[in-house]
Amino acid sequence: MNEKVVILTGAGISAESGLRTFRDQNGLWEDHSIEEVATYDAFIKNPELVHRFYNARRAQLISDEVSPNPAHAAIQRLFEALGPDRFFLVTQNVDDLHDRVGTPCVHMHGELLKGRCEACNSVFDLHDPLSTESVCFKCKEKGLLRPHIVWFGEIPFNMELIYSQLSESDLFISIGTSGLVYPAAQFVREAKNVGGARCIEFNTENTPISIEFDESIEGPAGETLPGWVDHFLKQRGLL
Ligand code: BV8
Repeated sequence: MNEKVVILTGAGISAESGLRTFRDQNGLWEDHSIEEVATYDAFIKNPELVHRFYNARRAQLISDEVSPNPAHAAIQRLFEALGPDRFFLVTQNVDDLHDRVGTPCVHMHGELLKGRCEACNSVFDLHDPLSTESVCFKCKEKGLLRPHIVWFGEIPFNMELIYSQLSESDLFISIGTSGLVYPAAQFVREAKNVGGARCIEFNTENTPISIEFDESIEGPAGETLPGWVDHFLKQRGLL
């Protein structure tokens, strides 16, 4: 069986690692809706608020209170068994928890631990807080550094690659996403209609896109995914 597995993850897979999901905060940050804060307009109008939002999340991510959970480890086992030609992971998450366990993944919404200069477009690793005083290491411009993150209204990264992988998928697995944010919410339809894939959803609750899946496995991914991966690999003599 040379099936190609394509996986999409969302904030829910990082919930058991201690990172709050967007819906947990009922989409709020300092009484602003996330959609208000995570936009380029918000950054232009109130850069300090937006820097505060990302600096706080970055500080939590690099603290020792956050580490990958069994769901991240299970996906890594799947990658190790299938290899890079039969495995593709795209994440909506801007945390580095898949990266920490060694799983190659496409961060379609960017990365919290990277910054970008609006003047020279340089992308750089970032662990410290950004502010309107920050200076670009490359072009030395001040106050033009932003999180290397895709905001609402901006085009996600690697869309061509993602759609080509979906078109070749035999199995599409969606883990911990509410299916409320586009274009990620449409990937299941692309996998099914173009790739002809079987589609499985892992979530703690029903979502607006659950209906599009062949199977929904309810429960925390850290508890449901490891057993499912074992079964999947055993069935194929890969475990
Ligand atoms: C685009 C980075 C065009 C920021 C993010 C009107 C006006 C303007 C735009 C739009 C509009 N209507 C629609 C749009 C498009 C818009 C959009 O979708 N808006 C929504 C609000 C309707 N999208 C965009 O603007 C995108 N760009 O459309 O460009 C385009 C597109 C393609 C090609 C050409 C042009 C850009 C969207 C990216 C925004 N940036 N992130 C940041 O992180 O700060 S999105 C952000 O929210 C997250 O990255 C994440 O992707 C998303 C939240 O979604 P989830 O990951 O699903 O998280 P959520 O909390 O919602 O759900 C968690 C789920 O996990 C829940 O279901 C829960 O039950 C479950 N769960 C919890 N615990 C567990 C669990 N599951 C399993 N185990 C557990 N333990």
